[in-house]
Amino acid sequence: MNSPLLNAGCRLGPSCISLLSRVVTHRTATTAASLASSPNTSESHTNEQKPKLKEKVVRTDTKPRTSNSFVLNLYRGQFQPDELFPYPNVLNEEQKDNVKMLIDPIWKFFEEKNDAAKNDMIEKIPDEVMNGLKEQGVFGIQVPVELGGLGLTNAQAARLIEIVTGHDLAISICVGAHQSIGFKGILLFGTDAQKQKYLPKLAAGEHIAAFALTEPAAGSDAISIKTKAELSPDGKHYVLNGSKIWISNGGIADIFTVFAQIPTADDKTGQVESKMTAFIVERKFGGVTNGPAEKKMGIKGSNTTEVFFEDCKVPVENVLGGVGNGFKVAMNILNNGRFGMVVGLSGTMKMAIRKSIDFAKNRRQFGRTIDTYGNVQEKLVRMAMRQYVTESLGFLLAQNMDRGIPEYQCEAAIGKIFASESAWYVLDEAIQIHGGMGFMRSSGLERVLRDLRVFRIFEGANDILRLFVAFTGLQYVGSHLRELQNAVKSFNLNAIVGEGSKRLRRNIGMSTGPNVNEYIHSPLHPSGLLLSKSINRFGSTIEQILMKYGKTIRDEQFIVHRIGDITIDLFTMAASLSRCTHSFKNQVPTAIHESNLVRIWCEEAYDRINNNINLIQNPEFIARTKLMAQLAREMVDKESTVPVHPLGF
Ligand code: MYA
Repeated sequence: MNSPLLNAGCRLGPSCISLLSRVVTHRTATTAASLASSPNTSESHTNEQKPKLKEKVVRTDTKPRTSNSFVLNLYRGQFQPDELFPYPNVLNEEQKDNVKMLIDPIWKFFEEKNDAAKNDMIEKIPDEVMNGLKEQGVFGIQVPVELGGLGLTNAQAARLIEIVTGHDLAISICVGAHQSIGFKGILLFGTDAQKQKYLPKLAAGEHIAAFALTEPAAGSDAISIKTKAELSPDGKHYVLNGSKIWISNGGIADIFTVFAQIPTADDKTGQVESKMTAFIVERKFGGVTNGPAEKKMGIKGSNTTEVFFEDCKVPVENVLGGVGNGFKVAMNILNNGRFGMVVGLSGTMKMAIRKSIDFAKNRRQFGRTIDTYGNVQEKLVRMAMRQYVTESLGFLLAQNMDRGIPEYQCEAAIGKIFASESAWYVLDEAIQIHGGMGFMRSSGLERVLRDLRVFRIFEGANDILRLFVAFTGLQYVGSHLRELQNAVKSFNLNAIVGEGSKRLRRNIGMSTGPNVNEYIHSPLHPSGLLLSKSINRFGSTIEQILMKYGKTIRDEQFIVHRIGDITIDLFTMAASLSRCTHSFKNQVPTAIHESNLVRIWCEEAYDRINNNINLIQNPEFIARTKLMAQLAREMVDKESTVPVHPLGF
C-alpha cells in the first residue's frame, strides 16, 4: 500500500525522520510580554556559545511547538486563519475620530512649514520644523497620555506615520529612530520608575532618543557586539566602553538605548561569560561623545553618527529588561517597530503614485496623453498593486499587535522586506514615467529614491530577514516532524492520521489544499484557490527539502533565500485577500477595484511561487548554484572580474 506515512517510513524509515527532526532547532518564540514578565532573568548566550545563523545547534526538545502564526503554519502546509481572517478592525469610532483630528494639522504642517528638498540640501531638519513637530505631539505618538504623549494605539499611530513618511523620509527617520526604536525599549520593558523618569521629556521631544546596537564588527550579526559594561566594585553602576556606528540621531540624542556585553565569571568554573544587556544611557552621564554627521546617499536631513562610550558610568537601575536579556530586548524592539516602516513606506508609495498619475494625465507625446498608453498603464497598476499589498500588510500587523497577538516576528520581517522593496520599485517606476523630468531634482522623486535605498539595508538587511523567516519556519516544522517520529514509535493513531493523511492526499494528488475559500468573499474564490494550492504545494516541498538536505539545509542559502521569497508571496496573497474580503463585507465602495488588483497580484504570485518551487527542486538549478559558488570563489581569489578584456589588454 502506498501510504504516505509508510512511504516516508519506507523511503527513509523512522530513523530518517529522526534525522530530519534534528535538522532544525526548536525556536521558542520570545515576546515582549514574556520578557517583560521576567525582566531579571540572567539566562544568556556567550559569544562563543551562541549559535550563528549559519551554524544552528540541534536541540533535543521533543514537544511540538504550537503557534497561531499564519506564516509559521504555512511551513506545515496549513492554512491557519486565526490571525488573518477576518481582517482586523480594532478601532472604535472614537479612536478613529481622535486620529482624524490629528491628521489634518499634521498634513497642513508638512505642506506649509516643511521643505523636504531644502532639508536634503542643508542636511539638517531646521529647528523650527523640529519645534513644530514637537508641538504637534509627533515625538510621543505612543507614549501614554498620563506621561505626556498622544497615547495612540499601533493602528492609530500607523495612520499618522503614513503621513509623516509620505511627506519626508528624513524626518520620519529622525522621529522613528527616536520612538520606534530609540525609546521603544522603555515603553516595552521599562520599569515604572524608568517610564516615569524618561518618557515625559522624550514624549515632548525635549529629549531625543537613539538606538545604539550596530558596531563596526557587528551589523547583521548583532549578537557579536563588543561594547563592554563592567560592574563597578561597589555594585552601583556599570562602566561602559565601546563604540557604535551609523546611529540615527547619534549626534542629537540625549538618551540612548545601548546594548553591551557584561562579562561575568562563572562561580564554579571561573569561565568568563558575556551577558548581552540593554541599558538606558543619558548623554549627561559623561563619557558619551559622537563623531561628525555622516555624509550619506539619502535621508540626509536625519542625523547619523558614530557614538563612543568611554568609561561612561551607568547606574545599575538603568539596566533595561534584565541582565542577559539584551539580544531579545533588541529583537523585540525591532519587531515591534517594523510596522512603522511598512505603513510609512505605503505612504511614500502613495505620494509617488499620485505624482505619476498627475504627470501622465498631463504629458502629451505622439498626440496623446501618456496615461492612455499600455506601457504607462501597466506601470501605474503594478505600482498600485504593491502599494495596496503593503498597506494591507502594515495595517494587518499594527492591528494584530493591538489585538495582543503575541507572535508576529515573521510577519513583521516580511512586511519590512516587502515594503522596502516595493517602495524602491514604485519610485523607480515613478521616475521612469516622468522620463527626463524624473531625473531632475525639481521632480522631488530622485531625492525619495536616494532616501529609500537604505530601507532595504537597515533595521535588519532584507537578505538576512529572508533567511530569518525561512529558518524560523523550518525550525517550526522540525518540531512537528519530531511529533510524527514519536507517534510512529508509540503508534499514536491520531497524530499519524493527522500528519499522514495530509501526505496521502498530496501524494495521490487529491487535495487542492486547505479550504481557504471558506474565509474569502466569493468574487475572490479563484484567487483563494490559487492560494490554497500554493500552500499545499509549499508544505510538501518543505517536507521534501528537509528530507533531501537534512541538517545541511543551513548551508544552502541559494535555496533558503527562495523559500523566503515563496513565504513572502504566500503571505502577501493571503493578507490582500483578507483585506479585500473585508472591503466587500463592509461594502467599501472601492471593493471591486481592490479585487481586481488582488486578482492580478495573486495570479502573478502563484506563478512566481511555482517557479521558485520548480527551481529549488530542479537538479539543473542546484548544479547552477554550485557553479555560482565556484565562480564567486574565482572572482574573490582574483579580487576582480575574471575574463580577459576583449581587446586583450
Ligand atoms: S538598528 C540596527 C538593526 N540591526 C538589526 O536589525 C540586526 C539584524 N540581525 C538580526 O536580526 C539577528 O542578529 C539575526 C539573528 C536574525 C540575524 N524576534 O540563533 P538566532 C531569537 C524574536 O537566529 P543569530 C537600525 O538599522 C531566536 O528565536 N526573537 O541568532 C536603525 C533565538 O531565540 P532562542 C528572535 O543566528 C535604522 C535567539 O534570538 C528574533 O545570531 C533606523 C537567537 O537567534 C526576532 N526577530 O541571528 C530606522 N531574531 O535562543 C529608523 C532572533 O530562544 C526607524 N530571535 O531560540 C524608521 C521607522 C520608520 C517609521 C517612522 C515613524 C514615524
